[in-house]
Parts: sequence; structure tokens; C-alpha cells
Amino acid sequence: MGQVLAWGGAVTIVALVSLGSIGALPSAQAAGGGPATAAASVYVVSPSGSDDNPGSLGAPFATIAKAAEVVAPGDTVMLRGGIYRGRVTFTRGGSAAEPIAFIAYQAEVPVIDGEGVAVGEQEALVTVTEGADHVALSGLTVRNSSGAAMKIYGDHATVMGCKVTKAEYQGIQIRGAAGVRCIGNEIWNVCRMNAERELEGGWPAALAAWESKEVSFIGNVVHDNHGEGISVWKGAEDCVIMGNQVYDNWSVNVYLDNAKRALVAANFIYSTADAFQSHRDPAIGVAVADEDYSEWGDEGWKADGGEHVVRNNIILNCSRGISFWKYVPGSGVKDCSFVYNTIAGTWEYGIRISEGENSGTQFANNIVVSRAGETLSVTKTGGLAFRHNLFWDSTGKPSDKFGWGGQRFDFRLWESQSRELKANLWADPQLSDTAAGEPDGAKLTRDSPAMDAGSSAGAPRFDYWGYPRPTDGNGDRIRAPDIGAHEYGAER
Ligand SMILES: [Ca+2]
Ligand SMILES: [Ca+2]
Repeated sequence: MGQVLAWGGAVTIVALVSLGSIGALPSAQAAGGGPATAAASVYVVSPSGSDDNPGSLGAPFATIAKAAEVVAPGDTVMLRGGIYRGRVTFTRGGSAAEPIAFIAYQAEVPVIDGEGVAVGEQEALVTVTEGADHVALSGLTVRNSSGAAMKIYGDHATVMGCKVTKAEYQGIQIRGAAGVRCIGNEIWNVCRMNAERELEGGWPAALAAWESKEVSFIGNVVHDNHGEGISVWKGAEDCVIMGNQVYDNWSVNVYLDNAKRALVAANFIYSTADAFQSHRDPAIGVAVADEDYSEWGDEGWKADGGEHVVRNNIILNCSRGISFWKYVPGSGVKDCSFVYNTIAGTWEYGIRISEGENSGTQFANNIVVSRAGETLSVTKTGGLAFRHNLFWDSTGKPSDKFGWGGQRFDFRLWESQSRELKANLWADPQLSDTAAGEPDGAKLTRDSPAMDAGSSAGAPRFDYWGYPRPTDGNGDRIRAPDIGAHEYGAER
């Protein structure tokens, strides 16, 4: 897939890190309030400042809104620590060469707080408006919104190192935008409109993109939210969900709904629950669906998701590891590739594909260990290939763990049902310790039957930890990829 390279993330991180160092500039340079260079100004905002000030380090503005009014392309605004109460709207944008950055001053903690502020359910406490492109927000805490915490409509925005909590609706939502990057944020306790966790539908997502393209969600921690965790949905194309920790969200941890060409890679997705209470607790690991949007005023709407790549993820202790649910006619798992994932400890299904006009989809080189229910359940069997997967059920009861076309089989009988089912294994993968709640628990141990048992089909060049594969981890001179998200011995 080209998305990772297209993301250009390394460049952005370098750019933001260098922006961050502006906070360490000699105060004299920032204190002028005017241009730090001929082209760019550096402004400072502090809750103890005044909007009548010039916006310098010695005489800062009081409100972020004031800084947002005066910035020009290339400018940087440094936010001193403290509480900024009220809504903030960013309407001025920059360009690729001259972004506008609003960043925490050194290690201080600027907090945008909506307590007591009226924010409508379709609105957000912090908004980057359409046309405000190339705005970067870094190191902010955004909390207490009666609507969403943040909504991003501008292209090529960057939201980095922010903490987002206590919103009734979404944490961060990107809509109608291209090239937005959310990197290294923590989002928890949002979607509080479903805090009772009793609704049977209609909850939002903590971190979401829709009607957007080339949005990247990298290295975020998304947990304990009362709706979905990370969602790319309804017209989200070419989005990347990579290196995130997603856990203890309500319904689905990672959701691809009416989305196209999502890359879901090297995420750690899990539940800390120690008991299975309902069909939504714990949440599903990764779900694919096309929910029904035909009544949203789009005459020509039809189910249109697919072409996703889901690889190198570790999915532990969820209700279902990977799931598809058919909502509308024509929907199915289409041209998707689920490869080199490690799924363990599922309460309901390891993999569940309900109905669906499925086509062109492979499940290969995955470890799937159920703890209850079925290891694999597929209602409509066409269009799906399962090869070189390693299946197991930790109860040690192998019978009836494979639902296939409305019947239930044991492993051997299941594999004989179709020539699309080939070279799978039924064996204990001997994972390190999946109860530990750490990705390392999904590592193979030395005698694992997953070692060197993978095929090259869809094999990523790295494992979950970024170490190269294939490696001859056990020293028997067979150098082949290991099944699952770990390449044993690659880190040596
Ligand atoms: Ca190997
Ligand atoms: Ca070997």
C-alpha cells in the first residue's frame, strides 16, 4: 500500500518538533510580538494576558480567539499554561510551506475548557473551519463540551499531542477534509451521550473521519469512550489507522463503515474486561460494515465500502476480533485483505462474517484464538479465502468451532468444505501471555507452531513492532514469515 508513504508523516513530525523548539527561543526574540523573521510572526497567549497587548512573551494576548484573528500564513502561536474558557474557532489558514501553528509553550498545559459554555450537539468546542487549511494544533487539552470536543473541516490540519476528554459527542471529528493528521493524541471519556451504555444505536465515535480522504490516525490512545473508538465512515477514502492503542470503547474499537481503502496496521486493540456481560461488552476489535445512509438525502446512495487492508494488528480479549455485519442489500466484505493479525481471547467469535455479498477477500496468516463461542463464523461463504491461518480455542474443545454456511463443523471438516480453505492450522500458538494486557503478550514463544509457517501472500516487510520479516527466528535455517503479528527473533 502506498498510503503510509503518501502520509508524509516523518516530515510533519520533524516540522512540528522544530516548531516546538520555538518555545525555547530567547525571550527577546519572541518578546517583540512582531515578525521573528520577515515572513513569520510568533505570538504568545496567556490566560493572564490582555487582548490589548501586542501578543509577546512579556505582554501576551489573553484569548486564543485574538491570536486566531491576527495570524497570517507561517505564524506560530504559543499558548501558555492555564484555563481558556469558551469556544475557539480557527478560520485562518496557511499553506503547505507556511502552516499556522498553535502550540503549547514549552511543557506548559493550555486547557480549552467548555464548562458552562453552550455547545450544540452538532457543534464543537474547538473548530477548524472549511478553508482554514494547514492549521496545526499541538499540546492542547480540550475538555468539557456539550457537543463535540473538536471538529476539523480544514484540509491538511494536524492535531498532535492533544488530550481530549469529557465531550457529549465526538472527541475529534474530521469532515469534508483531505490530508488531516491526528498524531499521538489521547482521547477518553467522550461520546458521553451514551454514558449509560444502554442505547441500541446512534452513538458517535471518539475519533472519526467522514466524507474525507487521506486522513491519518497515527499513534493515538483512544480508550474508555462511550461510543465507537476510531471510525472512518461514509465516504472516508484512503485513510490510515496505524500504531494506535484502542481499548475499552463501547461498541466497536475500530470501525470501517462505508469506507474505502482503509489501511489498519500495527494497532493494539483490546479490552480489559474480565467477564463477558452483553453483546457489546467488551467491544468488537475491528468491524467492517455499510450502515444504511439511504435516508440522508442522497438519492443515489448505495453500500460502497471495501478494499481495506488490515494487517499486523494485535486484538486481545474483544467480543469479536474481526467482524462484518450486513445492514443493507449489496453490502459485503469486498476486496479486503486481513493478514498477519494476532487475535486472541475472543468472547463471542474470533472472526464473524454475517451474510454479505462478499468478494475478492482473503484472510491469511492470522492467529485466531477464541475463548468462548465460535472461532470462525461465516454465514455466506462465497468470495472469501482462508489460507495459512492458525486457529485455536483456549477451552481445548475443538468441536463445532467453525460456522460455515449455516452449519457448524470441527476444524478438519470445515477445511474440507471449499478449496478456498487451505493450509490452515489447528494448534495452540503458544503466545507469551495474552492476559497481560500488553502487546508483548501476543509474542510467540520458541516452540510456537506459528513460526515460519506463514506464506508470502500479503506479507508485510515488518511485524507489529517494526522489526523486519521474514526472519529465521528458531535457527533451523528455514527463513519464512511467522503467522500473526509477531516475527519471532526479528528484534535480535
Ligand atoms: Ca520466521
Ligand atoms: Ca526458522
